[in-house]
Amino acid sequence: MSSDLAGRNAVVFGVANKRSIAWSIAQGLHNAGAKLAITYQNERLEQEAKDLILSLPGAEAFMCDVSNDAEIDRLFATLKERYGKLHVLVHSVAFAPADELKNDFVNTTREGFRVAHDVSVYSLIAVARAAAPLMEDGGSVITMTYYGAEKVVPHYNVMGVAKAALECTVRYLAQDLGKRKIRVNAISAGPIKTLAARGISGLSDMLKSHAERAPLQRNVDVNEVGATGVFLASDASSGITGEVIYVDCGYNIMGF
Ligand code: NAD
Ligand code: 0WE
Repeated sequence: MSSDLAGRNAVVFGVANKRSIAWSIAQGLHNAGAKLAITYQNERLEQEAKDLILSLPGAEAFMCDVSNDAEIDRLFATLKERYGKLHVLVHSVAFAPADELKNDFVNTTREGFRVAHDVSVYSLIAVARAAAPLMEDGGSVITMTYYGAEKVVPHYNVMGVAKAALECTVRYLAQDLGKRKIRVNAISAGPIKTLAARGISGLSDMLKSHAERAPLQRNVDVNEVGATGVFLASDASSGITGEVIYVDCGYNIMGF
């Protein structure tokens, strides 16, 4: 079958817990037959992430802070040793200092802007560059974005600016890596209650209004994002690169 990922090796960044979008995509890739390397950010998340990752038969867990070049280099050296070739890379990582999502946008700090762009945007370039030499047969790079890149979502603030840069980065990487048969795409997911979304004040109201306005009249399920990840990883999407694919129950098409 075209969505069969048997014989393919995938690395997934961004599993914090069982609610993580990265975890849903990882499970989808695993069920489609891919061999998985899954990374988590740091010691703080190690216990929970490792328990989860090692529950997937054949999956291996590695620590990698994507704001650290040495950790990225070390990870990919290990992946080369362990897997040889790589076919799929999933980047499901974002961070801005908490205050930046609370304060007025005009008060965005230089350091908050830097950190948000370093962790949420530059890291995609860094991991794509490190993965490319291992993608000898071509490959698929997938990242996660959000509607706040295009339209103002109150309090999303500098993350919206970072997601706009991320979506543009997807296009530039797609052009650059196309000659090596590496595709690069983003999934724009509707709001989902994950660790990164919890603690956002007004999230419940947002989910409610999203469900009311979306053509499908409901919120997106994280496994629908996982399934789209599997599609973008597989040969079923072989003609698609540089795109942003919406998995938002149609919310983004509405004008009123
Ligand atoms: P999550 O908290 O489960 O995942 C975010 C991940 O980023 C965590 O695993 C965290 O450890 C990791 N991370 C942060 N800084 C890092 C660093 N320096 N190095 C390595 N990893 C780091 O939340 P999520 O909602 O699954 O978020 C995953 C992606 O999906 C993000 O890019 C987010 O912007 C995007 N997204 C989320 C939603 C939503 O509503 N939840 C909607 C659209 C897009
Ligand atoms: O991309 C995101 C969240 C990204 C995020 C979340 C946090 C919370 C904890 C980045 N950095 C941090 N830093 C922290 O300290 N989403 C798409 C989810 C999200 O976040 C929002 C949203 C939605 C939706 C923030 C404000 C408004 C809506």
